[in-house]
Amino acid sequence: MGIINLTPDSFSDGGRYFSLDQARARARQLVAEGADIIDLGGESTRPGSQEVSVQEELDRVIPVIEAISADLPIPISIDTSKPQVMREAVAAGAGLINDVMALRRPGALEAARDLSVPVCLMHMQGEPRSMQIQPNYQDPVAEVRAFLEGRVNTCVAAGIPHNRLLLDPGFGFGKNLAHNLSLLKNLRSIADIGLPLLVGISRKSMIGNILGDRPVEGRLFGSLASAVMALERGAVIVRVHDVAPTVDVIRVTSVVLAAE
Ligand code: 8Y7
Repeated sequence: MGIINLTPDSFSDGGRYFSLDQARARARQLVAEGADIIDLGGESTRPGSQEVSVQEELDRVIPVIEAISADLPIPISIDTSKPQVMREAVAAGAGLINDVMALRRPGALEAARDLSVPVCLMHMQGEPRSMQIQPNYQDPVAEVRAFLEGRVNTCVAAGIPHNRLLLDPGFGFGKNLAHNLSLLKNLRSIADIGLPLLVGISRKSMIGNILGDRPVEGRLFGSLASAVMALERGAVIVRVHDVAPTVDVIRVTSVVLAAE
């Protein structure tokens, strides 16, 4: 899953893909590099970020989805927590909902149920504005697992069947370095829930922290190492900024995992 951020404040590519032409070129590049899905977001969820209005988010994402979905050979994932953005994005051509709030916003469950596209449910403790201030767990792996199982049950009860759900432990979302490391090491426990597992670790601060406060531009190799470990533990989709190198990593890792 290759990332296109349509936000002026996203930390790792700083809104470089903001114009329609640039978004189109970036989408083509991600496809050429081997992406199977493009994740498109119009609201930054970085720690401390402020929310944007529904209209602002729609203005950012809908024209781009309309422009690129028609001739794109791969599905577009809409990264949003807002029900109205989910509805309009899918109407414009999006084929997957990526919700870091796991459909907890009022109206989101109903929107996802009506839209009949797959949904990624991600774990987050707290909310973006404050989630990194004091993340707190007794047992991060058990708590993330229990949260995701609870959301799956809520979704199924609301009429969203199992076969439309993906899960994500939400690296960096209300988690300190120890929490993130424990979740990656024990990721199999989340995969064992039995639904397809998506992970996003690319360029995140957990990589920067491990490498001695390495800035975002220097986090590629660390991100690739984390992708290998996630794949070994059952992840089936990795959400990344650097698609070409990640595709090599996936090919090599999956060939070895499939060997005798
Ligand atoms: C994730 C994500 C972000 C993630 C899923 C960033 C939108 C922060 N991270 N969605 N979104 N999983 N499913 O660093 O880990 O890219 S935004």
